[in-house]
Amino acid sequence: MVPPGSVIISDWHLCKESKEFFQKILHKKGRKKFGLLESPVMPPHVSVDTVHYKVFLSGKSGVGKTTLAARLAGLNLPSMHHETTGIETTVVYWPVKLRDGGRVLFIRLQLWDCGENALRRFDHLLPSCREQADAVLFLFSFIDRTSFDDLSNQTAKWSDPSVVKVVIGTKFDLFMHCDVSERDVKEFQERWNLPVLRTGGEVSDGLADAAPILNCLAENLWHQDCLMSATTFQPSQQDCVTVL
Ligand SMILES: Nc1nc2c(ncn2[C@@H]2O[C@H](COP(=O)(O)OP(=O)(O)O)[C@@H](O)[C@H]2O)c(=O)[nH]1
Ligand SMILES: [Mg+2]
Repeated sequence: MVPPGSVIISDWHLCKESKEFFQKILHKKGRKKFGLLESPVMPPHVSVDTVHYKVFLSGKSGVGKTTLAARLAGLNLPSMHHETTGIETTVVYWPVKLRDGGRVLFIRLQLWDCGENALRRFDHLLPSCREQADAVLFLFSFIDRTSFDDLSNQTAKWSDPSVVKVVIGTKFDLFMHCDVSERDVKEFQERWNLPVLRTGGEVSDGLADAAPILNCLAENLWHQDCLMSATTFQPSQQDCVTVL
């Protein structure tokens, strides 16, 4: 688990100098909706690399997967529950500034949201969701104890250490009906060494409520990439001996 704010600047969306980058993902009073082939356009003198990641949303029906995808993209939240009929993908762009060197990157997340019933009925859907996924968000609802108890089952299915794993507790705004205590969350976090973030309530300006989750994902994904490239490109002692 990467300590928050150690790889990227956490509250960069609040800094004045980030404005020209965040403007590219905003439209009127909310966020810009990006289609699969669209991307933010920066002026020619500002070169910003874009890094692409695939993120799967995992969790039982009604836990809030579709709502979370809309929240992260800054779109209107669904007011009623309609089971997602197949796979829905949502593209999210998020600018980040790396702490080391101060480079700015656009993180492009493609969120994969699939209805639980569709996953059960059609065997080919889960493999396509899992294929080359860079991260998985495990969702539980603060008002549904069974969704929290099922987390360890869910995480056990994703044993690949190169996949970034983040746990999201939804419906945190409905604290009056809360079924999962802070202590439960802390114990889980310590046992599994995974970040646990909370979400809920109305979308504000499209940035503030999404920022903690997007920053956490961006930070862990970028860190994972750096680890992977270090192990892939550094010649091992064995290689050196063979070359000599
Ligand atoms: N109050 C509140 N309601 C939520 C939240 N997330 C989801 N919901 C509601 O829970 C229901 C199921 O959400 P949905 O995203 O469709 O669940 P999915 O089946 O996992 O995609 C919908 O009626 C949402 O409006 C939240 O954080 N707070
Ligand atoms: Mg859904």
